[in-house]
Amino acid sequence: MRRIALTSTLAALLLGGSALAGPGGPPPVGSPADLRPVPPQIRPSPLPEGWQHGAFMEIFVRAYQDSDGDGIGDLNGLIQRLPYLQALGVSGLWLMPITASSDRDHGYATTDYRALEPQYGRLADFDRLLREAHRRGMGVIIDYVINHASDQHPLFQAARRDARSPYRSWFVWQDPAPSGWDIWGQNPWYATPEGGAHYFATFGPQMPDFNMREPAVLDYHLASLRFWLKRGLDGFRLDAVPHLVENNARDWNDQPESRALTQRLQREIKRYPRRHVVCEATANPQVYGRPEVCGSAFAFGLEQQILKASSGEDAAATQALADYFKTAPAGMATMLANHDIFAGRRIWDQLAGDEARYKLAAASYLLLPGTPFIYYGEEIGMAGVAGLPGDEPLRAPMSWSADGRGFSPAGGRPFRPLAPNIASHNVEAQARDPGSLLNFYKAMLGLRQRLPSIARGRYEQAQVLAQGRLFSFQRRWGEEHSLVLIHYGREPMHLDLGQLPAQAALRPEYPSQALPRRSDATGQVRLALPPQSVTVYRLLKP
Ligand SMILES: [Ca+2]
Ligand SMILES: [Ca+2]
Repeated sequence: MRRIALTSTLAALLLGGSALAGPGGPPPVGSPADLRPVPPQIRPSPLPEGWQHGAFMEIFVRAYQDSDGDGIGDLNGLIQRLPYLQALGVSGLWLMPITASSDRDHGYATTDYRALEPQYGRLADFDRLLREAHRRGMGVIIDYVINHASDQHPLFQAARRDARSPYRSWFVWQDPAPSGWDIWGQNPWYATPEGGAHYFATFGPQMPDFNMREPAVLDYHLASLRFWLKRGLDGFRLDAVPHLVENNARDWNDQPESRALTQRLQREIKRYPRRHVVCEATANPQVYGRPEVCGSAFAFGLEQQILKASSGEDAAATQALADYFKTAPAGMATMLANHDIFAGRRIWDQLAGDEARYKLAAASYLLLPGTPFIYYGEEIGMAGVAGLPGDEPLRAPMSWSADGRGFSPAGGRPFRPLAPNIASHNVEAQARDPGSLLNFYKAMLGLRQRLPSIARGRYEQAQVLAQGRLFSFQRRWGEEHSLVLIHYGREPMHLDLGQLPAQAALRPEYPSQALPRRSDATGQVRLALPPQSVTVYRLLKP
């Protein structure tokens, strides 16, 4: 596509000029944004080796915990909840964007890549969050939105107002607007109040795409990634990476240039020890999950197979679930749902409050390979808020107690209505109930923490039996060997399970009342499984 000629020389000069200000001080006078270079300062990570194989919690800071009574969640509130997250058994936190944004909600319309959203706190709070999380053995990654900025970002404002601005080439323009483009039913070319050239915006007019072919843009983002890594951040969730580069009206999604750039970003982040990268790549997630492209990517599509399998009435879905990790990279990030409505409603709503199925679905991804990402509130069965537009039903304040005071103890009015089932499904109530969803999640995460085979072991001997009602697999890490049986059916089941080591002792790991068993000389064992149950054994050699 035709673009306004690049002015990278000028941009480079400006970057060079601003470098004279040196790191550490305020942004140089006259620059619309902090564009200073950030030299790499590589220090060791305080986290244990392999921390990123534990489960993550996806947290919407705005909705998690308010510390100062303004009804908006913030970093100091999150720090207060770290003991809860540690006790639950997660070892990583993914914070949805915490950088300054103009949307006053989700945070994906970035106005400053090197500053916090003022409602969330100050950099000193962020540094304390990292220290406190690290002290508890938990890593923290944040969303980084590289494809687009906010239309309120000062660089876009400068570029929009003046076609000769040195930042014009940082965005994508065309005059006249080209025809034939259709991204999810929208024409992605938008006029400006100034008239003239149209700008390109994959996700709507408020979020103009960067021109990722402009070297200064990539340099700026690499430096901004280093800005956070230098503070001790443990990695990033890279937003919308298949959309980094577009070639034409037909070739705009998942272009080779976007894969190459993703690789470049991962390489930069992983210069820092023990950092984690996970990509949002709805197009071809398994390609982005490869070690050389992103290293990890959300396993979009798998969540639907899990939910269908949990009914016990969809053999094809159970088979698809069993087959997934036979070919997918082990680093895939698994989930049941997230903050985007395209990935489905709150699980509580999708399963109409069927807690038995809910637990089976949870076990199905928490015990499989991959890195599970729990969406905040999922572990207590938080429902969506009916009647709100777009993704808002998914992003209610966390249900800490039976009313809003758990979220905003100083009596602040929460920024959004509370979950409709907060009276029954909140952390306080569920912590007291041994049969609750919360305690089930805790037990599954405990298995991941206790058994390295579950957290990061090989995936073997997957079997789908009884018309998809039974899903069994083994996991192996060194000498440690485990067997998982997920029975989705609603009747008790007796079965002879094969493909086990001969004469092995089956020692129950979950539930505690499961009976020990021993396989016979042919590697078979007779098992009696309760309906809708999860059973995990350690396999011990004779
Ligand atoms: Ca607050
Ligand atoms: Ca783009």
